[in-house]
Amino acid sequence: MEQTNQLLTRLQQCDSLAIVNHANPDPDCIASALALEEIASSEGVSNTKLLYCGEVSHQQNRAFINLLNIPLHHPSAVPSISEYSSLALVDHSQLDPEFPHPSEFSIEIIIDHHAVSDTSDAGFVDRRPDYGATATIVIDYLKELNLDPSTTVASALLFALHRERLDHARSPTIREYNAASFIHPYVDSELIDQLYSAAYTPATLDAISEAIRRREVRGSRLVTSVGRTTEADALPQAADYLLHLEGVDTVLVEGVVEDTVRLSARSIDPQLHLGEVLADAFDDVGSAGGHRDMAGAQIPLGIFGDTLSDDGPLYDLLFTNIAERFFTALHPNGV
Ligand SMILES: [Mn+2]
Repeated sequence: MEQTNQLLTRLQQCDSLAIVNHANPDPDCIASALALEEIASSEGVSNTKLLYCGEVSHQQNRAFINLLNIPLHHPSAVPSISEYSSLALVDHSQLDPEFPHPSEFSIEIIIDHHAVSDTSDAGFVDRRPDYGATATIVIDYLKELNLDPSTTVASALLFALHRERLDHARSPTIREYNAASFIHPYVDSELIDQLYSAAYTPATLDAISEAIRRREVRGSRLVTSVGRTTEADALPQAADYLLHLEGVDTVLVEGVVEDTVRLSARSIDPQLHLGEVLADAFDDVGSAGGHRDMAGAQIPLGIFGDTLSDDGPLYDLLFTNIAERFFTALHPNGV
């Protein structure tokens, strides 16, 4: 309750609030942003805006935004952006480097469930790494405030809990089940059905089929590549899918999106910490990190970015190198 009260105090001091999503906003991020907007307006903050800097490439996330009619804006496309002196970050703790003129804004609120090493400064910071989703944290606020969420916010939050943790039982905590049962009476279940039926884009399906075709299995570990793709979100979807292969407990999917190598990894091996494995393997050439069971990395290709074709010898070399680094990080002593 103390955190909720502190949030209210902070909101009462804001004239206007821009609620910032991360660069590839997923349902957990967007639903939490929507809920925060609803809480803010119940506290009299009527001037709010939802912002994000990246792109939404997952077809289910695009459907989520369209079906729920969520107004997400790029900050550079908001002419009156300077009106929003206060920012809230949800489901992340660092302002995206792409965010224009960051020094003109003050970060007032951070609500996140990711463990981060650097303690970012903000008026109100509620970071709960022992929670499975940011949606779970904001549902706690709704509960403690006795606030009935709108059908849109409730449906968004339930979908977020499912996609983040409950579907495929991705290490949910008891809190996600409690949060889901609290929010359930407010939900439009037909809307949830529609969200789940969002079809794959042809490019996503092609990428997944490449990942299936190119798979290489060593013991219980699988590495594969989707080649060059426009759909960055095809990688985690391919990884999720391939984790269902019999005998496989860990998957690494590689792909090239524009001039960057992207990696997405999944594991059900409780002995592994994939975020640490990827950091060991790729931190010297790019950025890597994540959770025990899901992690990712990005490696800039520099001058090779434009020319690298996904069926040439250079690409094969790149992929072999990535696979070897991954296996070495998994078994540093060669065991
Ligand atoms: Mn999240």
